[in-house]
Amino acid sequence: MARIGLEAECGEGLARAVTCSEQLARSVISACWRRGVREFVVCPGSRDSPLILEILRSGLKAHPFVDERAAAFFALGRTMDARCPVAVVTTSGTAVAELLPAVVEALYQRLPLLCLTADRPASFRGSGAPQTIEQRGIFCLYAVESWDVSAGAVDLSRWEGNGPAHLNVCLSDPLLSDPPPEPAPMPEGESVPARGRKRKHFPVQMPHPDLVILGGLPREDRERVLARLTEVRCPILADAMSGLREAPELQGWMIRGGERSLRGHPLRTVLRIGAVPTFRFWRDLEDRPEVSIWSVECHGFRGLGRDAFCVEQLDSIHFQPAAVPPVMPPNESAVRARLEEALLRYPHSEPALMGGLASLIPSGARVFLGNSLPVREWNLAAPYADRGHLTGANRGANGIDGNLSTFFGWSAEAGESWGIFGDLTTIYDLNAPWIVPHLPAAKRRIVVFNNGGGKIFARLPSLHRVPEDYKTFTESRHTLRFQRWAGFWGLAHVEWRGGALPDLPDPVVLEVIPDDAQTEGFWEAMG
Ligand SMILES: Cc1ncc(C[n+]2csc(CCOP(=O)(O)OP(=O)(O)O)c2C)c(N)n1
Repeated sequence: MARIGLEAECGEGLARAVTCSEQLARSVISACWRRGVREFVVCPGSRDSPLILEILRSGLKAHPFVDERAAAFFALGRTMDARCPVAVVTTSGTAVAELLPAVVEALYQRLPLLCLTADRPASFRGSGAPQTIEQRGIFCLYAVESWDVSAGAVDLSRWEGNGPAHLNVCLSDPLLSDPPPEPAPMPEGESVPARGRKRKHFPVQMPHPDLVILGGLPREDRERVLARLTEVRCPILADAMSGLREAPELQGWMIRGGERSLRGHPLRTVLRIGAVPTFRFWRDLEDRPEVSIWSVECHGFRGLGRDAFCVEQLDSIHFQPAAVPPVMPPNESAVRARLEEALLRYPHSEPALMGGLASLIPSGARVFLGNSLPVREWNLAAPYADRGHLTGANRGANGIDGNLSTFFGWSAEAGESWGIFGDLTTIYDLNAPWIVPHLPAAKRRIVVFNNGGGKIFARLPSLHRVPEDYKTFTESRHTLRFQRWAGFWGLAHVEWRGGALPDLPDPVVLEVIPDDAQTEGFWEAMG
């Protein structure tokens, strides 16, 4: 049979006749295994069939998906949860290009997403042959490592896992042997750690901060950051994804009125810890050159266009004694009172519904916060009492694409999970629920705040005063409802406009409909 490889022809041999593509697939999946990949999100096609069959033959965990864009975000969510590399497997052609948005997000979150893409043989490059595109290096600078392999041993150990990687595998015909090879599990526990560079940390002296802004923090860093913050004694503005927003030890210094409390408050030194913060206040520091900014970031991104002092480790910092002891912003208690009053007065406004929902979500549940208003409104309105929620979000590139898929990946193994999304964000990821029937049974709540468009644009000062008919356009206003979408995927659907939350079936789409006039009233009251 043509191009069926025995040991002599294809190099590394198997006991029986297999194709060169099957041998290469074995080598590739073994390399993934040795590099610590334990889960594969697979999008079937013809060209990637040797890879998929090898994954199944090896008894590895495989999540089936159809839409590669959603699959890649699901894999991203799995890396967030598992904290180890997860691969998304595609066939050749545009299937590969579908991975780009998740690869971009993985870079800015420094997550170990592996794109394992099947390609036609290198001789097809530039030919325009069916389902043949230029796959080698397609992710350019967004993949921190890339390989293009056609034969022989594969070694991924140089990949440190500090961002996405691309392994492009050229597979020739015939792809599969008949009969197919026997099952052959991977050797239990065998895994070679990445060859990471050892970094040295030098002690750094910094002026005592007047304000700490906390962005998202990896779970393993939270205890250390908490211990350090209890010593620093200065006001803190915290993203929910820091996991420290509700820490009882920090409440004396927590700015609970939101960023409005900081208006007009003079600052000399701001310390940011963790991922790029969600707050508008952080962005506005761009135009405040008098404020010196120190950034302790795990991701290696300054998070602003302007200069900042970047430090890799919080432990390297020695704080100089404060010449003037930091104080809470004088407006904080008034702004906080105004917030509490507005939440009570406008209980059907969007922020009040978000705050109400946050207080109803049971302790220990996972909460994924979609981009645009959900993450911001949770930051503003969720109670500061510690309810033990584990929060996540895609704040790397702030995209509204792939949020539902990431949520399903991140919470795949959780007993109870809530993903909270805007309506346009949901529309971007309508294929995400494909995976739900393939996940373990659990309480899964997909909450859609349906305010009829991209209402964040109504809050932007620059778009606030544009004529009404332009608003229809810029906010992508619509009158769509999500009941039939839920039904299509076999999900229950419940509408909620506030008040007592009905008993929820599982899995469910909870469509929240805020009252527009109350939302307007709320923001007017906040000033
Ligand atoms: C992929 C992508 N496209 C466009 C944007 C720009 N954008 C930011 S927020 C937003 C509107 C989001 O609307 P929705 O999900 O309904 O949330 P809401 O603003 O109402 O809270 C858009 C289009 C983006 N961030 N990401």
